[in-house]
Amino acid sequence: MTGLLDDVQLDHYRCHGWLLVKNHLGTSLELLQHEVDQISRWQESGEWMHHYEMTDFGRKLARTENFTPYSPLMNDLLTSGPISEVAGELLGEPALLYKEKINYKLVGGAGFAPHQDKPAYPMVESVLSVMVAVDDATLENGCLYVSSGHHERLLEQDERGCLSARVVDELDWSPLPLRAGETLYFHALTPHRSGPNLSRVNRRALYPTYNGVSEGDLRAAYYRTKRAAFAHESEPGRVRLSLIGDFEGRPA
Ligand SMILES: O=C(O)CCC(=O)C(=O)O
Repeated sequence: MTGLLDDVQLDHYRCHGWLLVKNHLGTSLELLQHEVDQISRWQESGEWMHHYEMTDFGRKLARTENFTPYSPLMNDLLTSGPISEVAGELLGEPALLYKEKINYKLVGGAGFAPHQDKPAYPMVESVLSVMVAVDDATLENGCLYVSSGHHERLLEQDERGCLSARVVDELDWSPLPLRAGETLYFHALTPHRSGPNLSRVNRRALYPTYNGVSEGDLRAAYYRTKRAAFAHESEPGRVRLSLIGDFEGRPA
């Protein structure tokens, strides 16, 4: 059976630890943007998890997660569409959704310190991160930067689970601007970071994360673990979005 990716794309992913795919979104960009608008308006507390940050322009939504049970469009898009199919081709076996989030990075929103995702993903070995650009992601509004070819092992971390200053200095970093509707697949060990949104336009992105079917359906266990961790106090002065301390936003 032939897949959606060709050999050049598969080799690029294996060699660099990331792959940009311009087609295979699985829905229209307009529908995706409309659904993200809707989700951002869901009430503050619910089974889903909204997270806020303080910006120079006031309190803003920073992230929503655990929304696929309440959004049929997102559920279809992330569990049975081409995105999960491509994820399966990169994982080498059918992909299961491990978790999902929208990072809004609205105007004035903060960036993310250099990190690998793997330390934030408990209970799983083989795992793949995906960024679907809902809006254009540019140098000005905080696109991702990656360090290519460093997805073999965990690198030295600091006390927050992000990359140590020594490692950050040693790595080469390249920006990966995306047009709305494009998708970036990256290995959970690929070092990445992003700056704040210093522009006048929002930079929303959808991030599904997948694991291979051989490790089982871990999504419910992931959110149980996360809620338990978040029940404890966070570090004063910091907003906690993740099981590592990568987010650089201010508490709202
Ligand atoms: O959305 C971004 O700018 C980066 C997000 C990121 O690295 C993360 O959520 O782990």
